[in-house]
Amino acid sequence: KKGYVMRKCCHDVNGKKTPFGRRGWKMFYCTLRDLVLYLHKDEHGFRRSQMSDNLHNAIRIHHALATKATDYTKKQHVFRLQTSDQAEYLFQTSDSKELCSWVETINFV
Ligand code: I3P
Repeated sequence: KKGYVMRKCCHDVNGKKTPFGRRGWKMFYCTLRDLVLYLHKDEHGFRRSQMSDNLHNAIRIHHALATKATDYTKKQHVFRLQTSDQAEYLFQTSDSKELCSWVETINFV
């Protein structure tokens, strides 16, 4: 699965609150492959990364949990991703169908 999403960092690895200044929403071209969610700057970055592997952020989703962020009311179509190393992110998708699709894909890979 791939597509554009907005991401907000809430907690870093080990559950530490992400510091102010790094808590903003940022757009990424997101791809899911082999239990890793790769966050590229854009589709061009995705194509480049297939040659060179260090041009993206990566989130390991083994034992991670994605849930609709019903408590987050500032934006629509947002899901929360909690990783096995206690990091936590919010992801905004384009519509409710995309939201379900990302949540199911992450939870059932
Ligand atoms: C954050 C940015 C986020 C905001 C967050 C701010 O500032 O304004 O949009 O989250 O609030 O800390 P910065 O870019 O300097 O990190 P919301 O959009 O959810 O309000 P928060 O600290 O309450 O999460």
